Amino acid sequence: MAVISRGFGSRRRESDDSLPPGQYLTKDFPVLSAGPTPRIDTADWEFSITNETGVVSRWNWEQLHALPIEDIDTDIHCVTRWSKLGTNWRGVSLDTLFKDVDTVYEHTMAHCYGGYTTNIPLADLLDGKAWIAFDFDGEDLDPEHGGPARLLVPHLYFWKSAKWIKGLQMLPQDQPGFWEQNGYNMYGDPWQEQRYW
Ligand SMILES: Nc1nc2c(c(=O)[nH]1)N[C@H]1C(S)=C(S)[C@@H](COP(=O)(O)O)O[C@H]1N2
Ligand SMILES: [Mo]
Repeated sequence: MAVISRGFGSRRRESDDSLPPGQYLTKDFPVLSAGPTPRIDTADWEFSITNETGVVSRWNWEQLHALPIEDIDTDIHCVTRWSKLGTNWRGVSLDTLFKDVDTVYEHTMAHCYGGYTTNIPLADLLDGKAWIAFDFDGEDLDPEHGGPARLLVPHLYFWKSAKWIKGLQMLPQDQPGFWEQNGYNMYGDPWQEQRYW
């Protein structure tokens, strides 16, 4: 018995370094969606950022792909306690998309095809922390996982990585999105275990 528990303990310690508290490792990629999967043709797809004066910056599929595309190797952590390490994505950095956006507001609401919303501070979208991702593991992002494109904000719990992203609205103060109105934390730092209210 002692040998078994020591072995288990050391395996646990190895993964504990890269796993936030209360998370377990999975090799699967579970699908978690609050509603049906919207099907958006890339010909109809559009992403926009709207500032406080109503000025809209817009990108269609071609325009998005004309921007610098980055490879992202990152861990992801779902509030339902699964984590995946070393996931590979391709996408456009929010730094690139915000370059010409004129705003003094510090909060954003992400809006999705299908109606889902989630709030994210602007600071958490900049400085290489967030992307509009359209490729997972070398393939087009599956509709179930948010394709054609989703927000990827891997340093926060995965409910902040809005699937089927349609736009970001600048806000003067923090407001709750879909899950945040239903008991999830306003910020959602996995390392602080900010799961619920
Ligand atoms: N539009 C939209 N985005 C969403 C969700 C959703 O229901 N709708 N679920 C969120 C939650 S709770 C999680 S854990 C992740 C799940 O992403 P996955 O299905 O690719 O694993 O997407 C997030 N983004
Ligand atoms: Mo989630």
